[in-house]
Amino acid sequence: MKTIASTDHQLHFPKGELSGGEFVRPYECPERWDYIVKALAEGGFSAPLAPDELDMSAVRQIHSGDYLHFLNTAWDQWEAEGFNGEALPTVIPARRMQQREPSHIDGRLGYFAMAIETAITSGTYAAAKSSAACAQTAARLLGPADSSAFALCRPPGHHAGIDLYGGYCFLNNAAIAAQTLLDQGASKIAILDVDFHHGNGTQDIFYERNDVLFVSLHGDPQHAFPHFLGYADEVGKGIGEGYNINYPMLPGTPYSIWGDALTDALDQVNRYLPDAVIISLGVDTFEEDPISFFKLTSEDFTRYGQAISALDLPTLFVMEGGYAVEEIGINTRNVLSGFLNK
Ligand code: 7XA
Ligand code: ZN
Repeated sequence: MKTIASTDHQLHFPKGELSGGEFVRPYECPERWDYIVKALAEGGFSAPLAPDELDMSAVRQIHSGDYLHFLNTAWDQWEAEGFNGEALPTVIPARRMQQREPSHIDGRLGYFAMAIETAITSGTYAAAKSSAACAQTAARLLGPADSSAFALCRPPGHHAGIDLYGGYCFLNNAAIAAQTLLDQGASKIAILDVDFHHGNGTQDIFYERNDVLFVSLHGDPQHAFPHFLGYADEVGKGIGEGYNINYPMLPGTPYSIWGDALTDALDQVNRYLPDAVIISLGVDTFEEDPISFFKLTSEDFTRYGQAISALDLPTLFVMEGGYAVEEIGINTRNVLSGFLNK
């Protein structure tokens, strides 16, 4: 299995994240990428390949033009305002307020934010584009020679909606990969999101579409970020009805329960008969993850990689979260090794 990864991820390295009322070093940090590359090399995987240049046509079908313009201009406008820190939103268009993009950068940040922990810095948009390029290049690899691929994306993507950023995400890498496959001639793509957090952005993007099935296993939004999406009764809308399936699970969930949800989720993917499956791969389901509450062990990652391989479909793994940094490499590698039965 080939890995596509870009060293341009390093362009996004904010110093702070608002967490528990304090500014802490971001959990989503550059070393995550290094640990994964190292573990893959130690496991005999081939060295990562650099992505091709990002083809924006797929990106423009996933994200709105005003949102892409915001990402492209936010940092320069923040700097021009004379602010010294990293760009963070402080005001959000809440209930009964105007849903209208203002011109001041404080207002623009809040208008496009779905959460306020995530800073934008000088290199954020370039890093986000390199991350999306990894997903797109890996998607284009899928074919007779490569039945699977791994996009080592950083920053992650599944919280980024049509016109929303937050939860460490700016461009929705898995969605861009799905659109790329559709544009290449696929008629149906399934996205299976096994990150601990609900992929609210991916759900948002495909909620009214039936050419992408979105299935997500995640912490119950009553108890877990992103809190405002991810319930089991969110089933899609219009022609998308029936093509969005959520499996929220409670604090302390072990593999015995999580694995049953996965079995059901894999049945749903099978029934859809997709041309390919994209796995939004977060390993923050790990028992020692500092910001999550499932109880999967390192061995469980191997087991579920094996279970996914039984789909027998072209499979693209797209990296999302995982913050137990020293184990992130092993856990990611275990999924891929389990999938390859190696
Ligand atoms: O999958 N998403 C993540 O791993 C990011 C979650 C961000 C949580 C922030 C909670 N304050
Ligand atoms: Zn996550």
